[in-house]
Amino acid sequence: MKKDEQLEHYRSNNDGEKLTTNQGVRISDDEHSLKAGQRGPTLLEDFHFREKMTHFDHERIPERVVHARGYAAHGMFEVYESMKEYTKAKFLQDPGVQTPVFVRFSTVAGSRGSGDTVRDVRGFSTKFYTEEGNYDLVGNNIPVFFIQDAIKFPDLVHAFKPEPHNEMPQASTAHDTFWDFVSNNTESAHMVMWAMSDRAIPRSYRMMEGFGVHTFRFVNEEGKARFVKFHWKPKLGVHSLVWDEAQKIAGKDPDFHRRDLYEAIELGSFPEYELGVQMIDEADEFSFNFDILDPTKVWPEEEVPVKIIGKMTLNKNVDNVFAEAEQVAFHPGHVVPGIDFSNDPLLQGRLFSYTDTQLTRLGGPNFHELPINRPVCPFHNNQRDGMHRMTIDRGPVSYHKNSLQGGYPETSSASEGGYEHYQEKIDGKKVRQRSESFADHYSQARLFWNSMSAVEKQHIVKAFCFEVGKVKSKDVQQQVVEMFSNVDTALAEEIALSVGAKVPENVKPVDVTAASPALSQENTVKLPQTRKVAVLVNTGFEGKEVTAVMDALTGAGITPEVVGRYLGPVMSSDGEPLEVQKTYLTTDSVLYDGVFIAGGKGFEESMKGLPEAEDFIADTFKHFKTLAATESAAGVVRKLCEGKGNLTPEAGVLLDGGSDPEAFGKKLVEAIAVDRHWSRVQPV
Ligand code: HDE
Repeated sequence: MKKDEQLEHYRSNNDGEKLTTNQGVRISDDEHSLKAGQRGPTLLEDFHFREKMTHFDHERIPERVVHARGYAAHGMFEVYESMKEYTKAKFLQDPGVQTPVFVRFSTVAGSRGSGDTVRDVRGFSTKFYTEEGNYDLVGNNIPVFFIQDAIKFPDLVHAFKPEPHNEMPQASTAHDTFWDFVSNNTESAHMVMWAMSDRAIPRSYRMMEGFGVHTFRFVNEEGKARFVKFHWKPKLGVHSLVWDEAQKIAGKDPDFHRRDLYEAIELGSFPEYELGVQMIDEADEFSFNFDILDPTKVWPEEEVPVKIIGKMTLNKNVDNVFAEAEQVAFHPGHVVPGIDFSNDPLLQGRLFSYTDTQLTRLGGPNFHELPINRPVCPFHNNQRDGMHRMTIDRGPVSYHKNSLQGGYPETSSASEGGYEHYQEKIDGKKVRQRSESFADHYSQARLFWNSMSAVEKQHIVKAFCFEVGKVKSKDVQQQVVEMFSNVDTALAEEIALSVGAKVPENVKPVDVTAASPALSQENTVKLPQTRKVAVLVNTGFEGKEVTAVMDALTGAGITPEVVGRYLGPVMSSDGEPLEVQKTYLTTDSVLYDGVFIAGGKGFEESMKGLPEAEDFIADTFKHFKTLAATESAAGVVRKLCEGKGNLTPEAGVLLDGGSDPEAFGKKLVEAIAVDRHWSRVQPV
C-alpha cells in the first residue's frame, strides 16, 4: 500500500548497528559518565551524557486535552459500488481501489495512562490517505453529542475532567461538576442516556459502531449536494461489558482494549467495519421533526435508511505508538472534493479547534510533515519555515502569484481536482442565538429509552444510580432527578430512591411513544469468531473429550486459553500433556468471553486456598457469560452458583460435557456467540 511504502522510508532498526551519538560519533562506553576521578564529580564536557539526558528530558509532549488515551492501527478501505451519483470523492468511485487508512480509537475523559474500560464515549477517528489528499472522519462511538454549539465545549470538558482543586476522579464522569453541567445544560439529555447505556463500556474496539455525528454534505460532479451522516458498522456486531466486569478489568488489565485490538491483528483476525451513509436531499431539509443540523439528534435508521457503501479492514499494528498513534493529527476539516460541511454549529467550531490544538501538542505548524500525517499524493504550496521544518524548499520564490517561477505552484480548476466549497446561499443577521428548532431536548432521549430492551434499561438505571450516587451535592442530585423525569418517570423514581432525592411532582415525561429498534444492542449481529474462552484444567482431565471441545472452539474462530493452578504442562488421564498458559493469579474470568471447566482428578482440591479460582467461576456466572463444564467438574459450578440464577443450557450453563464431546463443543460455540445470557437472572 502506498502509505506503507511511504512509511518504510522513515522506519529504522538498530539490528547489527553500532551505538552512536545523534551526530553519528561512535560510543565506547554507555554505562559510565565522564568523571574527574573514579569517585569524582561528572564533567560538563561529557557530550554523550549531556545529549542522552537532554533528549530523555524532552521525551514527552502534552497529551491531548480530550481523547488522550488511544490506540491505533493501519488498514485499508474499499468501496462496494461507485458513489458517483452522490459524490465526486475519488476514493468512493471504484470498487477495487484500496485506500490506505489509519484509525485511532480512544477514550475521552481520562489521561494517557488511564484504564481502557471506564464508562466513557470512545473516539473513532479514520484518516483516509486518498489520491486527492487526506480525508479525516473524526467520529465517536455514540451518534450524538452533549452540546449544540462549539462555544460550550471548553465548559463541557472542564466539567467532566477531574475536578481542578484535587484532580479527582480520573477517567470518570461520576462527580459533581459533570452532573451539575448536565442538569444546567439540558441539551445534554440525549447523549447522557447513551453515556449511561452499555454503549459506554464496549467489549472491544472491534465491536463498536462509529459515527461522524455531524451532518456533512456529499457533492457530485454536477454540483448537486445532499446532506449525509456517516456510520461505521462492525462486522462482529455491537457488544458490551457489564459494569462490574468493566470496573474489574480496569484493575486487572488496564490495557484491555488495546491488547484486544493488537492481538486480533497479530493473529490475523482483522477487524472489519462497513461504512454506511444516511442521505437526505437538500429539498427535504425541513421535512423532519428535528433539525438535521442539531448534533444532539440522530436520524432514526427506520426513517432514513443506512446505505452500506464499503468496508474497512484493519490489518497492521503500528511499529511505534508514539510516532504513529500519538503524533497522528486528525481534523474534521481535512476533506476532499465531493465532501463538504453543513452549518451544524458544533462542527463549525471543530473546524477551528483541531489545527489549533496540534500547534501546542506537536510543537509548531509543520506537523503535516510527520510521517504518519503526510498525504500519499504530492503537496506543494508557499508555506515556509517554522519549528521543525523538514522540507528543503528550493529557489527564491515563496509567493503566489509569481512570474519568476513560471506561476508555480499553480491552482487547479474544479475539473482538475481543485477543491471548491459548496455554494450554499446564506442570508441572515449576525446574532449570538440558537435556532428555535434546536429547543427540543427530550424527544430523542425518550426515543432512545423506548428503544432499549428491559435488560438495557436496567443497566441504564444502575449507571445513573452509580454516577449520581457519587455526587456530593444534594441539590445537583435533585436537579438530575428532575431533569430525567422529562425522559421517563420510572427512571427518575429509581434514581431518586437510590440517591435519597425527592420524586418530583407534576413533571411529565415528553410524549414520545416511538422506538427505533436499530438503537438496541439486542438486535445486533452475534458471532463466535475472535472470542476468547478460558479452559480450566487440573491433572487427570479427560484428554480426548477436552481436545475435541477445544478443537470445536478453534474451528469456530474462538481462542481457548488454558488456565490452571500452576504454569507448565498438566497430564490428561491418558498421559497427554496440555500446557497451562495462565494461572488463577495472572489472569481472571473478566478477561474472557466464557469459561470451560475441563476439570480433572481433584479439580476441586486444586482450587483450595485460592479464592481467585472460585471467583473465576462465580464471576463468569455473575457476568452472564457462558459457563461450561465436563461432568466431573459440574459439581463445582453447582456449588458456587446454585441459588444465584438459572443453571440451564438456555441460560448459557452447559454442564454435560463428556458424553458427546463433539455435540457439546457445538453447543458451547453457539452459547459463546450469544454472548450474554440475560435470562440467567430475571430483570427486577
Ligand atoms: Fe473533538 N477534539 N472536539 N470531538 N475529538 C479533539 O483534537 C473539539 C467532538 C474527537 O484520535 C482535540 O487533536 C471541539 C465531537 C475525536 O487524535 C480537540 C468540539 C466528536 C478526537 C477537539 C469537539 C469529536 C477528538 C483534542 C466541539 C465526534 C481524537 C486533541 C465543538 C464527532 C482524535 C486533538 C485523535 C479530539 C476539539 C467535539 C471527536 C481539542 C472544540 C462532536 C475522536 O481539537
